[in-house]
Amino acid sequence: MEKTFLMVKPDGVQRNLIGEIVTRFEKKGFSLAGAKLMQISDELAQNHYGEHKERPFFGELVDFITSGPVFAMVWEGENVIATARNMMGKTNPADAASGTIRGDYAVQVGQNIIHGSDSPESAEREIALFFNEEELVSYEKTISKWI
Ligand code: ABT
Ligand code: MG
Repeated sequence: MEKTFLMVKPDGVQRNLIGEIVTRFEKKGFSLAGAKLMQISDELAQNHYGEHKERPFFGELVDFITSGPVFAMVWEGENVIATARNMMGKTNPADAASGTIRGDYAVQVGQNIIHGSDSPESAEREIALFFNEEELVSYEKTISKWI
């Protein structure tokens, strides 16, 4: 079953949106495979956002993602990588449709509430970066046949 890495960013944690965000993915029908509240180190932030190293906003991005605790999660389900990105909405909340997480709760591109892996390769890389094998649980849900 496909897995993705999702993370409530420091703005989402500060604004008490962890529960709301978890609820959306639960109600959709995906399964939580792992989760933890954590403080990201500078080293982990630079590694996670490595693809943006040369971009002008890289410094601010690292400062923001390390500015307070984040809620890191692994979610499992059919097409969960692309579907979660749709549920999050466009990167810039100004372009994100109403009904998406960023469309409903965020205003600025630099504080857009949630991160989600953008491809199977990113998902594999990011899950390994944030979680140990023993922190993840794979299990059968009896409700699965109804989804
Ligand atoms: P992430 O889930 O944070 O990776 O966002 P997403 O994949 O939707 O968008 P990308 B392109 O990966 O942006 C990464 C972070 O960089 C911020 N950003 C992006 C800016 O601040 N200015 C910009 O012009 C662009 C393109 C938004 C993303 N994170 N935050 N916070
Ligand atoms: Mg990204």
